[in-house]
Amino acid sequence: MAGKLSVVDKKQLERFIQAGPKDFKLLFSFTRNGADANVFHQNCDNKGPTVTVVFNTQGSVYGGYTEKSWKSDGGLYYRDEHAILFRLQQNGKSVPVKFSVKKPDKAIYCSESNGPIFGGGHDLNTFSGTVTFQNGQYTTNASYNFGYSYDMGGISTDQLTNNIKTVTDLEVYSVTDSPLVPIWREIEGWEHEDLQKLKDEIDTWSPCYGVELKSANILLLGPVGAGKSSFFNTIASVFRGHVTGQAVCGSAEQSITSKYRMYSVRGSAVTKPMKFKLCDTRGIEENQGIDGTDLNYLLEGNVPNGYQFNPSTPISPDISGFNSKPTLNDKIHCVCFIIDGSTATVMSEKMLEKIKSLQSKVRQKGLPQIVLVTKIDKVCSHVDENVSKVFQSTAIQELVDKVSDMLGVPRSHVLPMKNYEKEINVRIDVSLLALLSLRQILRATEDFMFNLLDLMENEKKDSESLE
Ligand SMILES: Nc1nc2c(ncn2[C@@H]2O[C@H](COP(=O)(O)OP(=O)(O)O)[C@@H](O)[C@H]2O)c(=O)[nH]1
Ligand SMILES: [Mg+2]
Repeated sequence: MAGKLSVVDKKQLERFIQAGPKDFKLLFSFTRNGADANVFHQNCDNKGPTVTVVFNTQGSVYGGYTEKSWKSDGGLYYRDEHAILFRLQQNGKSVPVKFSVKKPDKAIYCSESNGPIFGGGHDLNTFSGTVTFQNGQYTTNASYNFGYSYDMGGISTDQLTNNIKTVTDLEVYSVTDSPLVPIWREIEGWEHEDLQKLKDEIDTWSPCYGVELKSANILLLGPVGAGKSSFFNTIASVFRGHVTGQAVCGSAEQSITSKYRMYSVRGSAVTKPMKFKLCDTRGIEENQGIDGTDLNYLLEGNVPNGYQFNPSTPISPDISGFNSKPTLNDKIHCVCFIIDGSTATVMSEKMLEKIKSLQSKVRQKGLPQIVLVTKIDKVCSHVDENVSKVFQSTAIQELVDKVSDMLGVPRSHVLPMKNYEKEINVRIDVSLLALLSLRQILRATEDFMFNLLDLMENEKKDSESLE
């Protein structure tokens, strides 16, 4: 069991702890092990640095970090200059704050009959003995005396704990340095000339000889905010040599893509577009957005470039510009699902079902599918610092495995991705990973074209044998 702490909150804790990338391993939780101080000590004593996280029934999440081991003492304080208290969420909203220790001599208190206790005044006493569980919540006998050993910077007990002692869970994780592992996916290299080679390969790519296609149409599909528009922008930026924002993207209401756009990519204003198009859509939403019928029209090439999505009217042959006689050149030749890697593991059942139903539509049509897992910079700090570490990161490897399982797509078709978002200038590592993904997409498109060629040949043979 992975625990309730989100990827984003783990990254936040890493920043608070301030000693490089960390791995978090769940040692103990109320819901998994039972809400009992003895069980806490059995699971957490002598484990080195740990973080204790309280999830209260009003959606506030807070706790403490210590680099000292917990012990089953009769009641002893331990010195820890690096101990901190922190808040991650307040009433369900992310409001991270760190509270440094001001009296490090009494940073933590170890007692066999208590759970984790931080501070000499027992600033945060999480629980003692056995805690009762009723109606889906634990009523702890916690006590608070914030500000005694830790500097609360003006934040009140109420702002941190809502002045309640009922929790949905309490988790303790061990915190260890996150090592880079041997490369788990081989690529050519991360040098300037590797990037140049990839650029040339993609720039000169064209659909297979014999299929009579001007360009490959690649449909970008995924939940709102997953990074579809950003993916197009990233690819365009790589070739333009600076970060561009041609496709509007972002998290504000008005930046959500509402038009169907078939984007071409050009090296510059005077060069010809490359022989593929990235087709950006409105996002998949649990209760609205792209559905099976919309997808069918998109895949078949009925929907005109520039079509304005209307949440209350689904796509139908009545929309203006509806192409009722699409040719192979209008159709979609590969579908690229785009999933936010920082939230993929906590995706709602409903969203997952919706994506799966769209996937099966794509499969029925015999179209190849690739999954891009974006925002990997939020999942692993090694990658945040340097994207070329992506294939040495266990966090990313696990994420790719997880998404591959969730969506039933082979791992070779699940590609970790970091879009340009905060950068102003292009970087070799970000550009290179983006082009590696694009190359895989183009290769998947070729698979589809080869199948098409086979079909065409068989049809030709059939008609010849009829003659
Ligand atoms: N950190 C990070 N942010 C990203 C990444 N990709 C997209 N974003 C951000 O996520 C938000 C939504 O992206 P957008 O492309 O508009 O998503 P869309 O709704 O799928 O088109 C924007 O604020 C982007 O800057 C990424 O790889 N890393
Ligand atoms: Mg968009």
